[in-house]
Amino acid sequence: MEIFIILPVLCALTLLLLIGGRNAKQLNIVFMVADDYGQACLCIVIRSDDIYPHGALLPQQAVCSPFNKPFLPQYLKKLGYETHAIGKWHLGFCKWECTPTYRGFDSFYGFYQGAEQYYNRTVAGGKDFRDDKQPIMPDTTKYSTYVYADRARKVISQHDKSKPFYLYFPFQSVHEPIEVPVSYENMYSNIKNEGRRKYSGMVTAMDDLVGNVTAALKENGMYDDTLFVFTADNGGWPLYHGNNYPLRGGKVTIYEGGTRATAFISGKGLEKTGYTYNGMMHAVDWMPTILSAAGGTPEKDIDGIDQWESLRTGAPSKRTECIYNLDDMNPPLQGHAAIRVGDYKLIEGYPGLYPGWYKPETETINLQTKQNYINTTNDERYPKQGNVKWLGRELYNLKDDPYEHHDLSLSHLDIAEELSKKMAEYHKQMIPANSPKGSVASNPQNFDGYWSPGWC
Ligand SMILES: [Ca+2]
Repeated sequence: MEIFIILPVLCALTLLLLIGGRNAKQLNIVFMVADDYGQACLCIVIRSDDIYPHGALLPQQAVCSPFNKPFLPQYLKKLGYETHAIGKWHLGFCKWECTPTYRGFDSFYGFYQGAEQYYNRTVAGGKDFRDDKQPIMPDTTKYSTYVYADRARKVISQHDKSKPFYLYFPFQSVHEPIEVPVSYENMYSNIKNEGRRKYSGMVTAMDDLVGNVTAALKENGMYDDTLFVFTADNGGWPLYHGNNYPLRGGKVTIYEGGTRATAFISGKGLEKTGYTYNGMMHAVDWMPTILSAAGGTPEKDIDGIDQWESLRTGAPSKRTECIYNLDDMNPPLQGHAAIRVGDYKLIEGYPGLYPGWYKPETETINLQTKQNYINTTNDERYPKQGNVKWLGRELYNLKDDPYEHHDLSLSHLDIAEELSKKMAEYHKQMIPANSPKGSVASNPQNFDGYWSPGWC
């Protein structure tokens, strides 16, 4: 697969930039985001009127991504783009105004929730699949990556070539449930652990999906004018066979294993190519960066920083600090805050479950029994449950110690204090999370078995 190259990223981005070239016409842009892919979904929105809930948005919650800021495709449409989304939405769906085709996408094909079954396309007691607004159920004997590949081929082949093309492709892969066709699993017969073997197959199925997109772009004469971005929303989840080693921790921790994602950029518009970019970048930077690549001018009063010029030319990052998360919720899953300034990272609160280092070859979870990882790996300093807020503090130098082995919070007390003060300033700007209790009105049985808008 020519464009599938993996390197760590998110706060402290490492990017590989390939094949470049200048262009006069507007770029086509394919923005691919893998889910729970090896190296956290700690998405935060500050200075917003209606903040995203703690952790993951649940299907029964009457809330969606805030309306006070336009979405990227809304800006892109003003620049003449055709805009398509394929895959996972997970930005809320309780009313139509929350859903993709009301938020800047000309088309949508996928599911509204954060995860679902790869064949029967159900989650939490409801079916979940849409073609634009229409509830549908693709062939349930067909693995989802094949279904998404068919859709990608369709939107690419039907695209009006006189217009620039934007495809937002938030993959279902490789989030649990751990399901993959046996042909993919068999590619990894050397891996003894069943879950890890299947997860590895899922990664390869995702890789093939990327290959299908690039092949379709080539067949339709669009490839040479396309900029590709591949990244992940968070690290792998050890409980479901994701692995982030040698980084510490995984999804639901604030350590780098949960928060340092994977990325590359390839294609049209890049001036300097074939190198690894080590500048700092946060997930929120992608919106203004992609908008800038498309020829737009990002608004100034947003958290994201336009990094296009830096990535395009290899210039230093415009970002010198970033917030990983600010969350007042109690343990065990959340209740932590972290900030990076330069090479230093300060963690305050409970860092999250699975706080250790897990080598893939020692991975022992059995898919059937789901032997509990937490019991064997959790650090005794952290409470396993209950509402006791852990008031710990850790400081790491990520340049010298990227794997977070050496806590410097006592030996470098002055730096810890400085970062703590800075984080407190961010905390003052934070608007409390809007995380309502679930509503019975959301019940899919009210909507012919499908998770559907129309209840908030
Ligand atoms: Ca995720």
